Amino acid sequence: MDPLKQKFNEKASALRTEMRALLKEHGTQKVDEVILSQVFGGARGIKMMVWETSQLDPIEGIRFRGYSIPELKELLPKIPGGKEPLPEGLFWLMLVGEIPTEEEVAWLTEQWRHRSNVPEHTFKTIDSLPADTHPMTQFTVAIASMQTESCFSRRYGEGIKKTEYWDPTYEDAMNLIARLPRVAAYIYRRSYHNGDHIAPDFSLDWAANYAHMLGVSDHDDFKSLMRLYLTIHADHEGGNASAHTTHLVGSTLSDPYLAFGAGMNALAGPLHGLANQEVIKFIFKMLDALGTTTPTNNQIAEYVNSTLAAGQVIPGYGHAVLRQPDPRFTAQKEFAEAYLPNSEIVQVVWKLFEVVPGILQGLGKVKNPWPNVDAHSGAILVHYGLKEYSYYTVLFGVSRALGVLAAQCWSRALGMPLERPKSVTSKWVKEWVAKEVSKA
Ligand code: HAX
Repeated sequence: MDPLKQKFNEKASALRTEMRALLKEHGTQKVDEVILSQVFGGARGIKMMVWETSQLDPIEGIRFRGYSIPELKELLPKIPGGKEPLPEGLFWLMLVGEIPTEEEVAWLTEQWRHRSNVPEHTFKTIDSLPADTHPMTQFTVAIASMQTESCFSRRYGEGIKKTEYWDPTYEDAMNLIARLPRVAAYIYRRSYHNGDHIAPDFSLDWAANYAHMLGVSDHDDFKSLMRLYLTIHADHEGGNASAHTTHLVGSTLSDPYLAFGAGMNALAGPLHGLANQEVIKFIFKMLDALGTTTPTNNQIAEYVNSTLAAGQVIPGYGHAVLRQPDPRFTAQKEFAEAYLPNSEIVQVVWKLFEVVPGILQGLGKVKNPWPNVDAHSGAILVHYGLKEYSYYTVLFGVSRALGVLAAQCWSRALGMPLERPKSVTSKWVKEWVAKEVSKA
């Protein structure tokens, strides 16, 4: 058994025993109260799932296994002389709860290289789609096509014991993560560079190799950006739509390819991961309408107000849980301040940050007027030459695989059951309310 798998097995067996005992003793204890507006309001805040890899605080933002993003930037291994953390290190941390050593991360980089071979039929499947198919559609189709390789599906068919489900789930997670950069880069080159593909460079780490295969910039800073980007987008606890969808579909014992593919369909919505494309589209449209690349705060305010008056949202702002600027926005802002402080498009993002929160606050209904993860990424990508914004959510998806697939290993190891919450009809609600009123 490989060292990461061995470590995971030890941790998982211990936690499984602990949780069984805890549930036996405290299983009937109340965790939460649910109010009617939560039933109608997208189940906001209802505690109904266990997610080991990260937890979100409305004020502090995300913590991965207890570590904030600034702490991880400090503690996770980097390439020699590098400033940004390696996503391999975050995956290790999410899976087994320990900050890995440099040697452990080097081992994981090598594992993912070793497992990165993409089946030929996946490339053929992608090529069979019209060239202008949205990259997220190509991505989910490609993920589904790799399901032919699923160890979980094969072992389940052969008759595996429940207590062993985690093992082929781990294998699928590792193989799928290893293959995603090649698949994602293939989609990019096919869609925007006439299918002029770039072979992987196996001397590079996972994120840098992805940057290399995209072929938009030879600059080492772009590789650094990708290491940071693929680290900070990886996980945002279990309730967000892409994580929850992966969890829900996985709970039927669909294998990790099918479950993750479903999660990516959720990420492709404009209220979720597609917001990174929508933000830069919004910025380009605004600059076009204002006839300048260096708008003033007043001009921006006027444009934002007209967008709101037209009944549209301001992409990149607001969040279902966060009530402060997203630390993932701040991490990207700090990157831009260090690497590209004079970029005109980045300056526009910073001006929006000065203007938008006040306007949204003034509406009196927006619970979080602050920027989220998607408010900044596009401007930095444009600076490095990745201008095709329809592709941006694929980058997010490659990163999100780390969190949701580590979490899927835990769901299998802890024996999480089929997810099946209760729904009610509006007739039931009216009758229930009438009964409650008559009781009062
Ligand atoms: N612009 C304008 N109005 C906004 C707004 C924004 N950025 N954010 C929230 N609102 C509005 C809502 O549309 C809602 O209006 P109605 O009552 O008229 O329907 C009201 O404010 C209350 O919404 P909320 O409770 O503050 O926010 P929700 O939890 O319902 O929704 C969203 C959270 C992220 C979906 C929302 O803030 C939004 O639409 N933002 C813009 C899209 C975006 O950036 N999405 C990415 C989020 C991060 C992410 O998942 N990335 O992957």
